[in-house]
Amino acid sequence: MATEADERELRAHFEETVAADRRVEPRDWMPEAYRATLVRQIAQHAHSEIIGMQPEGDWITRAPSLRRKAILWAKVQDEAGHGLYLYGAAETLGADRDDLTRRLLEGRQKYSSIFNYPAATFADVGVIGWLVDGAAICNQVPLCRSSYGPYARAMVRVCKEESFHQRQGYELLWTMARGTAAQREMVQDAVDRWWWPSLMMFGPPDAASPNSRRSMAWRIKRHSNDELRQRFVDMTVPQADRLGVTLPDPELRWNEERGHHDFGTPDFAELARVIGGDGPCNAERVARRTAAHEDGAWVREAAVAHAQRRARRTDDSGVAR
Ligand code: BYC
Repeated sequence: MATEADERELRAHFEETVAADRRVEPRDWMPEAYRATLVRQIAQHAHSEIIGMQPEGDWITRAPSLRRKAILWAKVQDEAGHGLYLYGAAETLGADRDDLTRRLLEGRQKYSSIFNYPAATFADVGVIGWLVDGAAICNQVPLCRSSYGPYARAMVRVCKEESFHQRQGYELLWTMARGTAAQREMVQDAVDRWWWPSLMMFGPPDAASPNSRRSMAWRIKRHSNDELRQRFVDMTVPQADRLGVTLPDPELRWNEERGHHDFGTPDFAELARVIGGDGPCNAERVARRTAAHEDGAWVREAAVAHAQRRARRTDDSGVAR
C-alpha cells in the first residue's frame, strides 16, 4: 500500500509531468479528481459524437443525389468512429463502456447541447458541417495537446476528419448559395437557426464555468470557453462573407483596437435549459439512442458468446482457433 510519502512523491511527479507539457499515460499515477474530470469530459464528448449522428443521419435517405448521399453516409459513419475512439480513451481510465452508456440513457451524463436542435432542411446538413464541425474543430485542435495521452492522440485523428467534414459542409452551402433563390433562402434560414446554438457549444461564459480553472491548470483544456468562442467568431466571419450569408447578430463588427470581432451575448439561459433536458429535441434524441441500444442487444450478446467460445477453445488446446 502507498504510504503518505509515496503519494507525495507520485503527486510531485504528476505535477512535474503536467508542468513540463509531457503526457500523462494510463499506467501513471494520477489524482482521483484528474481521472474523474477526464472521464466526465471524454464520456460527454463520446456521447456527443454518437447522439450527433442523429440530426444528419435523418437526411441520409433524403439526400438529393447519390453523391450527396455517399458523402453524408461516410460523414455520419466517421462520427461513430470518433465515439469509438473516445469510449476507448475513457476505458483506459478504468471507465466501463456499458456503464457510460447507461449514464447517458438515464440522463446522468451530458452530451453537447447542439444536437438537441432539429435539422429542418437539407441546408442544415451543410450548416452543421460548416458551423458545428467548425466549432468542434476550434474546441478540439487544442485538445490534441491535452495532458492525457490517449485523449490527445484520439483528438489528432478526430480533428483531421472533422476538418474534412467542415469542408464538405462549406462546399454544400457554396453550391446551394449559387443555386436558385429558394436554395439561397434555405441556406440563410439554416444559418439564422444554427448560429447562436453553435456559439453555445463552447459552454457557459468563463465567469460561470465551474470546471475551467482546474481543467486548465491540469492542461486538459488549453483555452477558456470564451477564448475559443472568440476564435470561432473570428474564423467564421470571413467565411460567411465569402459565402454571401449574413450572421444573425446586429452587434457583430470588427474591433480594430482589440484585433477581434465584437459580438452579441448568446442566450445562456437557453443553453442552461437545453443542457437541463428542455431543448427542442432532447426527449427524441435520447429515446432514439435508447431504442438503438435495445435493438443492438443481440449483437452485443453474440459478440460476448463468440469471445467466450474462442477463449474456451484456447484453454483446451493452448491455441486460439
Ligand atoms: N452542451 O464548467 P464548464 C461533434 C456542461 S461532437 C452540454 O464550462 P467544461 C460532432 C459541462 O459539461 C463534439 N453541456 O465545463 C458530432 C458542465 O457540466 P458537468 C462535442 C455543456 O467541461 C457529430 C457544465 O455545463 N465536443 O463535433 O470545463 C456531428 C459547466 O460547464 C455544454 C466536445 O464534447 C454544452 N455545450 O467545458 C457533428 C468537446 N457546455 O459535466 C459534430 C469536449 C458546458 O460539470 N468538451 N456544458 O455536469 C469540452 O471541451 C468541454 O467539456 C466544454 C465544457 C467546453 C464543452
